Amino acid sequence: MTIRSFALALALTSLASVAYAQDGLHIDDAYMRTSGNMATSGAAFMVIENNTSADDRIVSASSDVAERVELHTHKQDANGVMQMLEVPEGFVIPANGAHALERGGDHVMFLGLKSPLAHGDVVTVTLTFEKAGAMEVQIPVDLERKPMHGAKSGPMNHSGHGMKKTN
Ligand SMILES: [Cu+2]
Repeated sequence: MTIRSFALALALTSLASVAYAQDGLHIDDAYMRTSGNMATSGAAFMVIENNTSADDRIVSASSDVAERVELHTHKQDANGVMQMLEVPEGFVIPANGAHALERGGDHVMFLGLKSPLAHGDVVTVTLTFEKAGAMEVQIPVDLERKPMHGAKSGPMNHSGHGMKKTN
């Protein structure tokens, strides 16, 4: 790695950790995942903070990188299998609170990726809120991120759950 590319990597790293704010809304720790080079879909996760005294709601998302971008959640069916489904009404971001989009839970879904995404790519996504309006965020592709300790996990991912602390 040359000095110059190292500096670029540093710049990208600090860009990725920037928190976006608009009308009292903050987006923290946003990242996007796909299931690899051939993936035609991906999902983005983040924490949306609402520092106002009124509830807001994320109602849609869009991006040039995919044919369709939807708000999804996971639900367990009668057989205990996790399934994804679209949530057309979106997710409430409570007043003076936060809503986490996380693995195994609510997420922003990208369907029909127009080109493969690689680790380190940065995707521009427009999030639209009922009150705060449209907000453009830069979301880094992070294929190495492990699910956070305590994140919801479905039957597909039982390994190690509750067996040890990572810190
Ligand atoms: Cu999904």
